Amino acid sequence: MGTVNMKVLLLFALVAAAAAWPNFGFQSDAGGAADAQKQHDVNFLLHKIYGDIRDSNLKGKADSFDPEANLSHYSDGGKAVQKLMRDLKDNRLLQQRHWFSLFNPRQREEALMLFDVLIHCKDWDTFVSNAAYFRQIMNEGEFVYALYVAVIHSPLSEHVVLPPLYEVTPHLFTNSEVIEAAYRAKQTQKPGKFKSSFTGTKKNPEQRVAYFGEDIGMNTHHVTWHMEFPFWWDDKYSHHLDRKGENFFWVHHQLTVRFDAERLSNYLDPVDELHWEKPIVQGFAPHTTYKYGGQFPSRPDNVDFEDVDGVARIRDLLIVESRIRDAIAHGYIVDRAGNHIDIMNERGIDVLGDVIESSLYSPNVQYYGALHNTAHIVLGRQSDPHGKYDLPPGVLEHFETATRDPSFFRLHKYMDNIFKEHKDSLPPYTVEELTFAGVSVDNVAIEGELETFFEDFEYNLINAVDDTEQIPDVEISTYVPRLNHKDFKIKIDVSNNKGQEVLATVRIFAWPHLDNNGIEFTFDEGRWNAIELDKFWVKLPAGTHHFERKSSESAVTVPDVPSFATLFEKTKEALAGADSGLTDFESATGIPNRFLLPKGNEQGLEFDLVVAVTDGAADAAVDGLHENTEFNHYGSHGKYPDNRPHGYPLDRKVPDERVFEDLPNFGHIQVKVFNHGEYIQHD
Ligand SMILES: *[C@@H]1O[C@H](CO)[C@@H](O)[C@H](O)[C@H]1NC(C)=O
Ligand SMILES: [Cu+2]
Repeated sequence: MGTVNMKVLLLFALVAAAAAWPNFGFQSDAGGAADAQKQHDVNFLLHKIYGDIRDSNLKGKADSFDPEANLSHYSDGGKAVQKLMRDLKDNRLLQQRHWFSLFNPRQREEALMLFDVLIHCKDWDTFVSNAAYFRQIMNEGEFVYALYVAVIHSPLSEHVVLPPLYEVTPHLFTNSEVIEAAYRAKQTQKPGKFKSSFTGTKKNPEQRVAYFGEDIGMNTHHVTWHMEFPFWWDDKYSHHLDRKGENFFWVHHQLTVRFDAERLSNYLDPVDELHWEKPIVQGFAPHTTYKYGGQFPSRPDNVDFEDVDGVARIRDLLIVESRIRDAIAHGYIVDRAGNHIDIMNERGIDVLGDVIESSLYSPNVQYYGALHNTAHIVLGRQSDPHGKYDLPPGVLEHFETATRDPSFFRLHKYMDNIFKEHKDSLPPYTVEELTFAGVSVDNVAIEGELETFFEDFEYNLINAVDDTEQIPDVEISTYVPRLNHKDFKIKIDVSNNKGQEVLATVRIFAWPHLDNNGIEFTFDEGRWNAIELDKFWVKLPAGTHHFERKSSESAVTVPDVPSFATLFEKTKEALAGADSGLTDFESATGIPNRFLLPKGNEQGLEFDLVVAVTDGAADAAVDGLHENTEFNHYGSHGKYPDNRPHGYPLDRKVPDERVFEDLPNFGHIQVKVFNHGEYIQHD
């Protein structure tokens, strides 16, 4: 009996390990040279997507490959490829030169059919041949989406760096005026560098924070996060995405609190939550145009919500919201079979995230609906709710463009407050739970001034314009202002009086000291508004320690995505045997490092900066975290690294702030973030 149980347990352990990152059945990685070739292939697959493939080898594959010729190259026996080929032969696929939106059910289905093919390719040659083949046939937007998600999730492309989407599909990120200038430059064969400015004018106070929602790096972070954790993800593709619902909450919670900190920096009130029965206060004129399909629709100020034909009625959204609030009040979710799922614990937020988004992980989409996704479409369509004018989808129906519309932040404030209702319903943390016995934070200090500035950033627009191989390329680019900060270090003194080495988790947050009326935030308000600055693990031998953490090392951020030009150059060098130097850029899921600090202002915006050092051995969900340099803030290879909830230990209420102020393993200082109007102009 005992042995049988052991075997069952062992089997479970094996299955669980495999589920996180399935490698069996795939060709083993041949290392550097193979990675360089993969990078080369992906570069060319995503370059000039509206024209011919410019690599002869890839073009050859695209022209001659027969996806159904040998089905043993697919881990699903060719099921996915046969399904897609059938729709292709029956002429059911969306044409090329048409807009694509992930929120359009049929278009999503088509993109996912291609993703399904790619994720089931057992070797790179099959993967790349299919990608090249379908690039020539399928809608460009569907192709780009499917390839991005497949490269992110397939073990075959683990080390491939995806090019920045703002250079692959510049139309979604660039103002129409600049795109028009780019077309003229191409036509007249005159190189050009064009200045982009943010939408709107100074008459619109929202313009003061447009640098946040319209930042192309912020847009890249948001869209990449949604590709890492797609709402349509089904574990049958390959593996389970750990803590997906909670990640959904946290990534948007951070955008929400960050945006409010930007507003405070610019003397604006915090965002009000969206209310289905009140007008949408802020209008929006996107000033962006689809490559094919016309302009993104605008919306005037103070529009009342209308039902959107074929999508949802406003009262249905209210019903779904009240069911979710009921679940929070009851402390459980009712699944499809009528069973209760307890959410009064630290895993409750994960279930709630799945429910609110909703993703396929939602235990009961029939009952709780899809509040977030439906709201995006309903809000995106308010310019043409009945489809009378045949307008294309709004910016809110694309993760690339959604944050440009100020109502995105209203919508997310509304959902964030629902999550808050749940977090506030959980039992408060006690001193005993938060103490790391024997370990204390003795001092926290900042080296260097916390100072932000604006600078011009240039990116290439060559993929925006039409071209053929007969007409030579000319250099066309745009430069946009973007926020950055000076380097700084956080210096921490810690004592370990345990008499032996311990693993510690260091969590660093900051929240604005005063609200928009100059009233000090209470601890409870502050902790909810905390911006996560860093989280890392260190080994602390017995004794006292001084360590310094550079702003550039922050584990919640990623460096700028390398440009197409850099990728081409590095790939060439790597193919010739050099190190690609691209390892640091494998993930674009974090916020850009230059966005680590909110803007601040001339007088210095005051923040409470806190450092919590907790028991790393209890927190760590995987080994070797103290040596990790890979971006894994939302988990990597399907596994989330931290046993604690996102935002721990500030994610729940405490009886009062003395709990923290008396904790030896908690440090708290006041800092100021300055912006002296410095602007590093483009030469
Ligand atoms: C199909 O692919 C498998 C695996 O690569 C190979 O062993 C087999 O020979 C191929 N069959 C044909 C008919 O090419
Ligand atoms: Cu989002």
